[in-house]
Amino acid sequence: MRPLEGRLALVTGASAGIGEACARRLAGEGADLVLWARREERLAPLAEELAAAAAVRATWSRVDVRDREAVFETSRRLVDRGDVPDILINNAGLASGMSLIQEGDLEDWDRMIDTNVKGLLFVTRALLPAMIERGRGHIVNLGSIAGHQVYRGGNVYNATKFAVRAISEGTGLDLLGTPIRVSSIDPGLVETEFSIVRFHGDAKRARSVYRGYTPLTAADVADVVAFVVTRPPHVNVADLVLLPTDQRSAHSLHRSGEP
Ligand code: 8X3
Repeated sequence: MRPLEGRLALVTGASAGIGEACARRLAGEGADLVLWARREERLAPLAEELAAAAAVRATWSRVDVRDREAVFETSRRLVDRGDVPDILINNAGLASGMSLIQEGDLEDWDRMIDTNVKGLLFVTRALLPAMIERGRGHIVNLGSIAGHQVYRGGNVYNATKFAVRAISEGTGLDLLGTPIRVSSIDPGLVETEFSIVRFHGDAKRARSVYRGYTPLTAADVADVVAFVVTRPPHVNVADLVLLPTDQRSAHSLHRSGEP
């Protein structure tokens, strides 16, 4: 029997990158899936593919986590039909721009704060009461090395990931005495669409972020998420920093050809 057989995992930002990799990996471990993202043209085929390939139940909804009404309404429908997630992967998040703060674009700031902080809070607030009532659940928040160390130009993105770390810690404290686990997985450099989004579609600049070393892949992160959610119920990985071997901190990266 696969370790997550009969468990239901909800993944936000499931249409690409780390979210998609988590969906694939958790389905492989036997979890039924609820996939949320904005890009339904990617979600529908992914759900169909995973349901067939992994013999799991996979449903999806077009949910932008910034949309408070959509998050609460879609969550209510899930809970009403008895689909209370056993595992909530709060993955939806992005970096938008890398300007110095004195030149920052307010639209970029809104996008990051609304998605990375408020979106994560909305989803957590919408689903957590049902998890507590049911007496089982595990929340995995995708943080970042950027929530541990600030780097130049990271400013607001760093602030959102510091916030995620505080929210993970605060949620864990508030849930003491319940069986609900809260984990934060904090990767460093992972090659996904992340940098293309950060640099507003500048693929050349995005590629240069990953030059000269081997970055993490989304599957590497999903591998760790799978490890975290398959521990026995009395074991909780509270906070886990995951870096490529050539990266030691937000400020220390070894690229080949560089001293
Ligand atoms: C993504 C990692 O180092 O680009 O959260 O901030 S980093």
